[in-house]
Amino acid sequence: MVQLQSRGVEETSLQPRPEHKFSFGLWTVGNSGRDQFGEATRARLDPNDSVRRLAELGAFGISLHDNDLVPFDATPADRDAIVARFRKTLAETGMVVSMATTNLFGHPVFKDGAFTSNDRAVRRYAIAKTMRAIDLGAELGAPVYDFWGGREGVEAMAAKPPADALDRYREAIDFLCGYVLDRKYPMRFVIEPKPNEPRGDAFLPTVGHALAFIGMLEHPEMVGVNPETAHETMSGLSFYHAVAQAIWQGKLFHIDLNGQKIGRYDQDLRFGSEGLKDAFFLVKLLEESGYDGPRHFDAHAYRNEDAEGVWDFAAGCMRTYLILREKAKAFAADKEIQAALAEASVAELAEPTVGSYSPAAAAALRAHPGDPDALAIRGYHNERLDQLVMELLMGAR
Ligand SMILES: [Mn+2]
Repeated sequence: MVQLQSRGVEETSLQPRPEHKFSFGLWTVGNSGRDQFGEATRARLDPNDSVRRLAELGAFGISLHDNDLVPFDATPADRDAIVARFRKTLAETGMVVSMATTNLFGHPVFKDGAFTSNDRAVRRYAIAKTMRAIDLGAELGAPVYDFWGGREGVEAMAAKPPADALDRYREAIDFLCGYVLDRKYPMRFVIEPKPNEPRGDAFLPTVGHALAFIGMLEHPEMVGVNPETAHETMSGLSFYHAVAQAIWQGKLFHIDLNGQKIGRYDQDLRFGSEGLKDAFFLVKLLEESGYDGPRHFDAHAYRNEDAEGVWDFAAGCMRTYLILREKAKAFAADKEIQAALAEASVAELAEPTVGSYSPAAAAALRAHPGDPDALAIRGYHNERLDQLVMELLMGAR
């Protein structure tokens, strides 16, 4: 921190506060370290304790799957008691529920899919479970409801015609939009894409697929995307570009921040711990675009951490975000970087090219199309610009 402080960044600006809108899934800090090959390495946390600890660290909210709070087999009386106690904890800490979602992947009933299971009775059960979970989300004041299709996919290609699966996926989302409108819940939906894992191939694998799918829905205005760093990076795609396009289309209703190496399993690492340059441009984008939703972390502590290490993980996610936010301000204030942006003609990309079509504009363009050999001479000075960005991130300026 010596470097940052020497450049006028106060330690207080790196202290997470509720107005920063940091939130964590109950399942993130509550992750027990269980993986494909090994048992849990940490004890289960009481969701009420997680809320208190996150509030102390400066978060403003939490998110949850229905079964993160209410066990799958809870009786209605148990459910009501659990929810009442949880609402008391929220009231005491001032924490909000910023997003809710359904666990449609844990129980064996969903092994062939939920909304896209070949078994119609399973599909009906999945929609009924989601209606109950939407009621829970509404009761807790969640403004955003997430759909991650954990089991919506296939290994045996012959077993699931994709167009039929997409029809059923659309039918489920349309039905549930109808439910929310009927109940007058102030709630919007988000689709969280992921290319694979646990299924061999998942439906709606990327942000681009999800944005196109939303255009096919009955209530497209109610549905946006919830891009996750790890999921998009698993595909080898630029998360920054995915988020930028979602913002451009008015569809970024939520975001899942974490860290991920390209080509790996879904690592859900501490935000910014991998892909630092991508993380910087992402934070810069979120801060400068007017995005006012939660900065939500969907990640977990390393499996070899103990109970206390979980809070180092949570604090680290928020601190890295705030450091990158300060770096974005430094980028905007840096005269040399601003000069390099001008050398690269960055502002010129924001100027319209030809304007709207008219026969006169087309004739004028045809008369003076430009000289390609002359236009090819210039350099765009991107090497210098990117080096300056790297030096900013490395603390060398
Ligand atoms: Mn993930």
